[in-house]
Amino acid sequence: MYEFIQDLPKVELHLHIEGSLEPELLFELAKRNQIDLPFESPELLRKAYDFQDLQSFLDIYYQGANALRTDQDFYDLTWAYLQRCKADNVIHTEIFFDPQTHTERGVSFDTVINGIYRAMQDGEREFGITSQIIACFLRHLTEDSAFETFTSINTHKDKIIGVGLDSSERDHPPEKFARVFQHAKQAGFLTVAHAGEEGSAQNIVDAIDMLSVSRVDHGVRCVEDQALVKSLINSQMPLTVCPLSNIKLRVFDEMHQHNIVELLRQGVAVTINSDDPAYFGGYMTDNFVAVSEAHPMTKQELAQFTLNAINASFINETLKANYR
Ligand code: ES4
Ligand code: ZN
Repeated sequence: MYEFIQDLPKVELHLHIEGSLEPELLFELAKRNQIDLPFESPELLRKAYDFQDLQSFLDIYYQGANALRTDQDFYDLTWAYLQRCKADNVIHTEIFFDPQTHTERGVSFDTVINGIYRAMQDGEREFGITSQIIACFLRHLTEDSAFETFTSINTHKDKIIGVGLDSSERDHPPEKFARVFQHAKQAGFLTVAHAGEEGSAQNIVDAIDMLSVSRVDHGVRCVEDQALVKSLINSQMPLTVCPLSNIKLRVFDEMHQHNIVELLRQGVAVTINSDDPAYFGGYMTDNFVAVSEAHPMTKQELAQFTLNAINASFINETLKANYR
């Protein structure tokens, strides 16, 4: 089955580019930018990746992002991720980035997006991997800060397909961002949001109703509301599920308790994604393998994850038909 998974074309719809920063590159960037790290080696840093919950991960993830300073740093980060995509037969990827994580510490929006975008163009030219960018608002920051960030997003409309919402879900429900999402929609951006990862099923309902999302990121806590599950099936609202992430952040204790395969069999439009692969122990193939080892599946079922991801992607309809 490993070979089938490895060869299966894959589409990634939930990947934080800052979360693809491997300890080795982090050390290289820290040296390049003369930043002191509180760890002796990449190996020791990797050993410290032991998380209790979402917040304990986010604290470390924002520290890691601090090593990213220049256009070239963001290029190298994105290029390294695209090389992993090639190795895993990922044919299309939609990349999240967190503008505020960088602008808040004095790195300009332009520096970040230009580095990421340049690598994506090279990825398409050299590997044939198509990609899109989604800019996420940090939900622990204010609505004003999101609006300010949206001004920058709007000046890079040619490179950004949509806006998203990530960071601490508890205490920061979707409604805080209803207005900025409405502005984004009106300006022609598609919308997605993290919901039902650590937060309630109600956050999923609210992301759909108040933020008009095209996809829900995570969404695994939908099972706490059976009426919601029914409506997700009826509407074929995609969920971008991240199995290894959910285990590392203790959303589920063990992979055999994960609900993704049950949701697939019920007809929910679930997809498999890597989230923050440098921190959670694996890229796309690793996520597929981990799910299939814990939940034996047919090849048809495994391929359905890719079909769901193609349908849920923001690729134009002509290209979509080609990928199917
Ligand atoms: C994230 Cl797993 C997860 N959840 C929420 N926000 C995030 N940012 C990066 N990874
Ligand atoms: Zn995420």
